[in-house]
Amino acid sequence: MTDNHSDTRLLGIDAQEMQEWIESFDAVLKDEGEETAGLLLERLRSRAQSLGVGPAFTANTPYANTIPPEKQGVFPGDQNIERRIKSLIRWNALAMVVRANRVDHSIGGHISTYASAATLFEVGFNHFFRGRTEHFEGDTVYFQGHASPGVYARAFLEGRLSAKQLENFRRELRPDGGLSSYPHPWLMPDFWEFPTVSMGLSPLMAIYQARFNRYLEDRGLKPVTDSKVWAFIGDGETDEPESLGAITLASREHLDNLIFVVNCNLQRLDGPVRGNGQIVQELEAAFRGAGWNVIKVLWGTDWDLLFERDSDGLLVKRLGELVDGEYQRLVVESGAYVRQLVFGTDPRILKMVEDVPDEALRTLRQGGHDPRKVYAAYKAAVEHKGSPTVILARTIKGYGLGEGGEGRNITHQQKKLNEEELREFRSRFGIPISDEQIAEMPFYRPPEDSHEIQYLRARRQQLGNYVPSRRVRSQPIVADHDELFREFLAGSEGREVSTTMAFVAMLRHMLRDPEIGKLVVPIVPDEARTFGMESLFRQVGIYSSRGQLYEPVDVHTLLYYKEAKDGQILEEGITEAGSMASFMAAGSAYATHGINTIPFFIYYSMFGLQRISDFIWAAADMRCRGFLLGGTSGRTTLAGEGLQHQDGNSHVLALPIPTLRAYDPAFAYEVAVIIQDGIRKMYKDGESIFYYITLMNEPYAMPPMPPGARDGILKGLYKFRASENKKSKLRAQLFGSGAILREALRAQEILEEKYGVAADVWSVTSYKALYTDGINAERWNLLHPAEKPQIPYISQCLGEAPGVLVAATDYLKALPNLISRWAPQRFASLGTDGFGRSDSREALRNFFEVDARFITLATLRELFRDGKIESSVVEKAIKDLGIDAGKPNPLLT
Ligand SMILES: Cc1ncc(C[n+]2csc(CCOP(=O)(O)OP(=O)(O)O)c2C)c(N)n1
Ligand SMILES: [Mg+2]
Repeated sequence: MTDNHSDTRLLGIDAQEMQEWIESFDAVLKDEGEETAGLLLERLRSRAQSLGVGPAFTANTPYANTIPPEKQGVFPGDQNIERRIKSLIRWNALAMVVRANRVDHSIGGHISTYASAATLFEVGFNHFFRGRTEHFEGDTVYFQGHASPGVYARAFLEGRLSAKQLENFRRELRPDGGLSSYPHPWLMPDFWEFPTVSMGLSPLMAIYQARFNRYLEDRGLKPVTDSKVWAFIGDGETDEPESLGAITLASREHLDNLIFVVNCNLQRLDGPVRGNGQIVQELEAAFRGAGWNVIKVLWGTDWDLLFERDSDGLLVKRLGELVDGEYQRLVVESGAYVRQLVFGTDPRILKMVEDVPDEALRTLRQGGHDPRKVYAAYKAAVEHKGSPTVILARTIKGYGLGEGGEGRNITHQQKKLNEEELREFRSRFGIPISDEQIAEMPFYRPPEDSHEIQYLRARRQQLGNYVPSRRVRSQPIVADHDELFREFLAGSEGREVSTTMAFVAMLRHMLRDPEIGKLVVPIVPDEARTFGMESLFRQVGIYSSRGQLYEPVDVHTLLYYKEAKDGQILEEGITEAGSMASFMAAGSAYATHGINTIPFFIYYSMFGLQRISDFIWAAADMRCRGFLLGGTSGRTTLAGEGLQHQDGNSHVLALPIPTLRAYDPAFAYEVAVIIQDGIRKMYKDGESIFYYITLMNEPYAMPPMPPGARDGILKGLYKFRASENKKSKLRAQLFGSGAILREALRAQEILEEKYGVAADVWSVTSYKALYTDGINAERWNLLHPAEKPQIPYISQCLGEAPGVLVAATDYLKALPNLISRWAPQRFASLGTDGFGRSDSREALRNFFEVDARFITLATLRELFRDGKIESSVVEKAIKDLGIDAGKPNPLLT
């Protein structure tokens, strides 16, 4: 401490006394070690607190590297050769993007993200990321999506991708193939494992992946290993609520198999992440507060010398004062500017750099660009026990792009460099490409027997395999499991049950099955009781990595809240996004772990596709398998809840997701047929599809399955009950689905009894399936004009079906309208467009105009249009049915 230290004066004790305090502490540290010194501080803190002296709360440490040089250890690699490899990757990554944009300037791509992340990735590739092998499951790595050119460029050096593929970066539709812009397992199923480019998804997915790995271990489904989950994310990306939304889960679960690496280049797309603050400190406080092990890698080795001179901590203090906007500015400024801004505020700090030339000050390296610092951090992270680790690594966005983009606000969008800039880049990184060649931007791969290639291969061999690499390793399941579903085909013999209750009974059966029982992963976001699933708590237990440390309040009841280390239910609490991330981990385990886990994620249907659709989209990209169950679905079926809960939307929102099969079953046997067939398709035949099935809470007697209905249930449509009246000239076809099917059945009776209309009732289990089938047939016909046209399934079904057609659904009218053009007759649609209300089912079905009376009315109106009845019959029907023709339009009220 120096004499005039301002804090000391403020404290009112003299410097001498302060010095003595510090020396005493130093002595304890030296003689007794770190643990005792830490305990001493803890004691002092608690003593102070008991005397009413609350130290100012801070979750921050100084703006310095967490790992001091003396604890850094030695770097085990050949730094020289690793630098050369990295430089070649940098070059090829740059060449990919620049070349792609020369061919087509609108093709896009990013060079500055990988430029900043190169060292963070390369240290991982050379020393940490273990590939998946026969004997070891390997590590799981989520790569920052926009850094994909670097991952491709490395795979090129590894001989896994060809120059042609690199050339076709972002031009996947070339005849000889190309590379997808970002990590997409759907597009590159042997390469990418996890879609990461929608910001914020991958941090959340990584947390739940790490937890799911533990779940598999605790349940004995995979051996206990030290496999790690790495997630590389951008500092700007941390603003997405999903990014930090589950970090307390990771610490609560002691996920020391999880490592976040936040690439803190201080910039996002438009400009600085925190121009007026410090993103590193903000993140440190958030993660430390959440119980993570935080490792800051801010400064490179060349700073160590300066910190050695900083015995009073003045320099570190000064570095903690600069805001990120200033740090960004320093990247583009001269050494003299650096000296002035950083060191010039205090003559004592200035003195520390008096012998350092301007040029050296200008090029002082950030920690994230220094392999030794990064290695030390990664090593500490993989060795750390008891909590997850986040590494906050300072880098420069666009590192190496010089004036073409380094640290500039425009750098994120930069995709072109002029020749001069290319030459500079080439020289800076020592790429063996001549001035004459530079304009062509050739990809460069050293010969197979070169040091670089040999080294790189040897490193990967040592680490098991190449990363990323996706391989399906699970064995198909064997049995058909008829016995699990048989009872549901027979109906409920008059007993009133809901499809939700039926599903839960099926789940209970499946959980008991010797083959698939252990593979079933029930996932609930605090809704198990809503769906009557509490019996499962006791049957299979709720997963808890700590077991149950308390005697539950309801321990004396049959269905008590049982938590267990080998519990099977993932009770995620109120997080649909987190539950979905668990679904994704379980739904992709057939590839990630070679285990066919079958997730059943059941939730309030309104909080699924409407709320977390981007995750569901990513699940499809990721080739996930499993079942999403939208409980309490339907706009008019969930009585009472009202506008926010009543879901008439999700089946429309399911339409765009190509691999999602969406079903709106009305009866237990339909649910049974769909689930049994889904298990066969996904886990026996290996189809990369998943299912969305809506379930209702309205109890009614479940009929037995009509003979021959199975095929139609799966295809989306079958005739449920034909009219027995074969003589009537007035004919109709009624489509009902989900809860509204029963309204169609009632309408069938009213039409028959009151109006002499013979109507057949069809169950539409999936408008999406009918729509997909229809557009597929149309497409085929378009391309094969001379051949016999394909006939959409719905057209085949209706064929000669006589009379008018009315379709009613508990979802938007858009659903039936989707398929109307393939029906041979005119189509009238009833649906629930508009905001829900709190009221009874009956009142709601009147309000939305989807009850039996409205189906009757719509049928009569169609018959009138066909000239089969007089308008007066329709008008009278409105009165007789008690319909208020002046009622408000539900869409607008
Ligand atoms: C959900 C979502 N919103 C916006 C984008 C567009 N976007 C792509 S990269 C980017 C900036 C990324 O900044 P940062 O996370 O700091 O990564 P860096 O490139 O700086 O490493 C943005 C806004 C996206 N990919 N996903
Ligand atoms: Mg950034």
